[in-house]
Amino acid sequence: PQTIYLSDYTVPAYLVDHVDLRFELFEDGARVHSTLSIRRNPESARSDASLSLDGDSLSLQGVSLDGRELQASEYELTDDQLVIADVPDAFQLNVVTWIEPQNNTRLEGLYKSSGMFCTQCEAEGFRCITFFPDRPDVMSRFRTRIEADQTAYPVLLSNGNDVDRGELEGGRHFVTWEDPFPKPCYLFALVAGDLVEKRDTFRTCSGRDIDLRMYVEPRNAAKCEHAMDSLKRSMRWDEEVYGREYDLDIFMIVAVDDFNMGAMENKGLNIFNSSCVLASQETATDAAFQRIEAIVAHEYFHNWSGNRVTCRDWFQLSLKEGFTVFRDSQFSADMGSPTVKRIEDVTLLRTAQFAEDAGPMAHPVRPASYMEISNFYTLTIYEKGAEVVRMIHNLLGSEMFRKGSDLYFERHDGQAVTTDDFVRAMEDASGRDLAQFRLWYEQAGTPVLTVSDEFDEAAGIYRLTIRQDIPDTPGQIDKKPQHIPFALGLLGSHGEPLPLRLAPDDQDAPDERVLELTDAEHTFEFHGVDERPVPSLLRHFSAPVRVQYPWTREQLLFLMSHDPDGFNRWDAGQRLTVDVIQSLVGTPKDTPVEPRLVTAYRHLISDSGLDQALVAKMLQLPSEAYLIELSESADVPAIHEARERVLKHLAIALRDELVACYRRNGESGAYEVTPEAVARRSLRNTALSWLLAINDEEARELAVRQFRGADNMTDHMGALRALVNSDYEDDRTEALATFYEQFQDDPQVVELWFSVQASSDRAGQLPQIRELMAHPAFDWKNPNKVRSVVGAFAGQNLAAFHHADGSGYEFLADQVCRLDDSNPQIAARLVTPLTRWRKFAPAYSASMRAALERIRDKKGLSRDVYEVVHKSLA
Ligand code: B3K
Ligand code: ZN
Repeated sequence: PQTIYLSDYTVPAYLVDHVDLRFELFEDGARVHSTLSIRRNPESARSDASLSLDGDSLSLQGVSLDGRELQASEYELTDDQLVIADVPDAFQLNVVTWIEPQNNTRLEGLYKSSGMFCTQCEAEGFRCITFFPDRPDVMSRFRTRIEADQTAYPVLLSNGNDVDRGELEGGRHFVTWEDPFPKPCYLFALVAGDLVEKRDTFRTCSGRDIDLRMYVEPRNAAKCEHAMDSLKRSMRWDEEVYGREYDLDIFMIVAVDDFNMGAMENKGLNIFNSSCVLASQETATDAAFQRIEAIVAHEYFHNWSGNRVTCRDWFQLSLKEGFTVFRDSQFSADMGSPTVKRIEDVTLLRTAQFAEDAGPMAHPVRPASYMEISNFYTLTIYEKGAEVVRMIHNLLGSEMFRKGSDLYFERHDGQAVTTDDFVRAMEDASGRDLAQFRLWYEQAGTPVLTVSDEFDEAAGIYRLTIRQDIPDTPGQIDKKPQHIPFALGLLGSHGEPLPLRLAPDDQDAPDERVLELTDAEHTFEFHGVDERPVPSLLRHFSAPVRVQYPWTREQLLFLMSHDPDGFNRWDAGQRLTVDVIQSLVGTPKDTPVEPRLVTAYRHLISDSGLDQALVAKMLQLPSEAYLIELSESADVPAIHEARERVLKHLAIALRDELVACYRRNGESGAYEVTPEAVARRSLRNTALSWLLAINDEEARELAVRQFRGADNMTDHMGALRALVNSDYEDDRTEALATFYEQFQDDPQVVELWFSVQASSDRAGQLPQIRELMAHPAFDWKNPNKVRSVVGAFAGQNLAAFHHADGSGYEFLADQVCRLDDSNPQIAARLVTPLTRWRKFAPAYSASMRAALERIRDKKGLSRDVYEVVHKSLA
């Protein structure tokens, strides 16, 4: 496979002003008639008159130019292009292609899912529908006519407004859609199916009424309300916070069961993975409710950050993804608890993005090259990209940031632009120089900040020295220092915030500051300090960096209960627990556990005066994945054992407090997804799982009762998960059977049922995983099922996956090879755990490497998997 470089970018040679599509949909295939109005791009420096269009898996049925049918000698068909040697400066091109959506298992382009037709065109799926310059800087107006059988496909949808419809011969009908906004072809969408419609309306800030429509399979009719409410909240929020009004008269959402990703922001017609949009109290967990709200918002926000202003090329992907994740994260913070949302974002970033940034696939937020763009829909592009935008927000303040985003949208509306254009708008609006800041887009790797301090008692000066190092990453060494906003506070011995005087005469000094690091090393002096303070570093996680400071356990305990920054209070608890677990790895079983940890957790569990949403987060022990990420040469079974030991030790010591916590946080009224209610359920389910981990008989009864009586999926799953992870084998078996019996007709719940087993070291050993894959509800063609069994096993059941005999790695390699032919995108994602082989103790890393080599040697390996495997072995 070829490598594509950003430095090779040139403007398109031809532009397509208008696209007229006609789809004839049948059971054995689809005929696509496309009429393109093409003209030479005046900005192109190219002098030859040949036109190249992208195409993939198409069978060409005819081409004509300005009405004249071309002979086969007048064009050339290569593997991936249609080339017409000599074209005029402006002309109409007609292309007819035949495709087979019913056999499309890659789920790119036009495919079938549960009997309906649907599309996924980002990044390069449109070329699987018809020949086209498939690149985001070619923006066209689309008109789309869909023809299909009226009974099987009563609903026919595409982007924009429906302008015509009617009946055809043979029981067929058609609908024509017109999208007035020019767009890149990756935003094109089509849906045809037997779907029910849920309607609502939204009145915009300028008084226009927007028709909101959701289309789902009839069995899901009762699961739309939450997404619809989320949509209306998103529309209002984007008006209020960013001044963005919706532009079309209709906004549509469709749910499909087979989908490679979470959802897609096609203009006016967002298509969602069912699991990211459908919800009811009985079938969706709190986490699912929150995820749906966030994804509905994310896709909606793309209408401006992505669609009205789009990307020039795919190296700029984070222009829309990083910015939009930042926007949806601000939205979720506003809808719930900002501290909890920040904790969740940082947990994902530190566990998974930091690992990516330290691994063989590490790449900058704006990559310089790729082989397969699908492999670059990564945590770095999305999550680190959002952190980069957040840092601009931190540096500019919200008012200037808003000026910057206003300028960006105004200046670039209708254009395909770059991350550099985004930063320039921020600079122009604020007057700030972000030249050095741009390195965040160019340099990969997580900066390491090493902090040291000294207290000069006589002078009353506290000095803080911060050094930054950016680790080498593939293809990048000797990096330049970056511009890092570093928020901090200092606490006195009673926990009181101290004024941060940067000069002796600094009056009214604030007790929190955002320091700006630009050099490799800085020393900051704080004046008028009477006693050695405890520093609260990198508050709210003001930059995506690792902080190293020689915290004592005493200091961490102090911050855990005194830091006014909720995020840092949580972080101190995490650091303390990590430290305790790490010190126990590989030690004899009777090694004493830090007694102060027990005291700290007792306080968290018992003091109901604390912010319960924060407490619920603080009681989540650092995950195995995070502990692995933090270690140099990970021995997973040993890490697993040490973590379990600490959990059981806490559960035994705090047994009575946990039972009381469970009872105190019992049912209270109707189900709602507020931070308080979510925290209650989280606390009672955490208490339950800790108690079952120590085989507590009373807890077992509580769990069985909760399992039988739950009126919502969070409690239902909480009880099931606790039983599945307990030693009560009969209860586990019975609960799993009852649960399946009850929910077997609901794919989203069956996915939960799969993953609760696949991610459990009790129920998810390899033989059981194989049984799950042989289960009638398992389906290789459905990415959600593959993720919920194979993905959950390799990504969450870490002790089983990293079995010393290497069987977990062998297993994963087999599944990757199997999927590579049918769905390369999903296969490439599944490889991820193996790519981290250098992180593990030698015996493990050798067999992980061997598994990768076996994948590498598979015949006919897809470009997707090829890129990941070769880069990992390099
Ligand atoms: N933009 C889509 C991603 C589609 C990727 C397909 N390989 C989802 C999103 O970020 O909103
Ligand atoms: Zn997105």
